[in-house]
Amino acid sequence: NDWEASLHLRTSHGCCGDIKVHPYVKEALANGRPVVVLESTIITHGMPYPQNLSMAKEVEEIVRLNGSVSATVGILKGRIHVGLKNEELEFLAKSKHLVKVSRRDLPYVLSKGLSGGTTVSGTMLVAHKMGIPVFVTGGIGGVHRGGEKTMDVSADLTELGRTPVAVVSAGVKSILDIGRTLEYLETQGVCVASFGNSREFPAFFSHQSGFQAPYQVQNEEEAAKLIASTLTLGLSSGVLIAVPCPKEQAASGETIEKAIQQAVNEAGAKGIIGKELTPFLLQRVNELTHGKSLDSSILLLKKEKRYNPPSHPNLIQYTD
Ligand code: PSU
Ligand code: MN
Repeated sequence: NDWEASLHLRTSHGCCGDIKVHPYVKEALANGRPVVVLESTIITHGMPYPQNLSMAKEVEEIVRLNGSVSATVGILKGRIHVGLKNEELEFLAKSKHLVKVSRRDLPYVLSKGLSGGTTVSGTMLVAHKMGIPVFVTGGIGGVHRGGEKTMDVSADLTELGRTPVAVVSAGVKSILDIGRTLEYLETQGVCVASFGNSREFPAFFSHQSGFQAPYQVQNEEEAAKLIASTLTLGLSSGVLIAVPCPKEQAASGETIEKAIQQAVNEAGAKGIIGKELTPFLLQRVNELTHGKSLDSSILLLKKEKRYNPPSHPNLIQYTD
């Protein structure tokens, strides 16, 4: 049918063979219903099992309760998947030694038939291939502390500069250099806006990062207009909408900050570099805070997505 033909068109120009699209996602795209893309590195490398699995399922449920179809992106046996079945989600959540898949990892992982979780950059790229403009996650990658020397700058930032997808997140964790991250986003031509009644760029666990976002959208309607204007202008760059964590969460910020400093020092002493650095920091901060950072992350992820339910929810019940 027309939809299959257009899907073929959308995917056949890529280098990646065919994309496996969950029937619910296919159906939603064919009927112009809202689809929200979710990443999977947060599942494979960002959180331990079993919290990663319950988080992934709950977040999908929240997206559905808000009237959209959720489409978690992941790589299974060398094939890109958009929308995961329960057993696929479980496989990603439980398996050890999966690949953390950014843009640069994709060709290798596909050609070798490997499995992995897609980062913000890997996920944006797939979302764009599918023609889905909205992607929600927790924290994006950025310029690492000391990045002015190491040049450890996440591919998420260059992806935002080259791929027209709107990423909604809780900002950037202070495991990173937030000031330089914002500078780099400016260089990349990424439109960054804080969401709500503050211009402050949020630092995931905290409302305050000490840096202002260049722009601010007050509500969903303004955010949607901003996304629409990016898309209609035909810019090849994306948008970053930064939603601050719930107020009651912000308290634990100081403890977490201490743990972050220690984790960053340990990573330096151990010589941890490249793609291993972010997962190391996340895991270590969680250990040092006795699980508090993980608990906060999960609460925040859920809250962010629950932010404002639509007035006419289009409730979609689905199971595999
Ligand atoms: N920050 C988090 N949790 C995460 C990540 C970042 O708080 O799970 C993941 C995301 O998938 C992000 C990736 O795209 O790490 C960035 O990795 P790197 O810094 O190596 O680019
Ligand atoms: Mn890096």
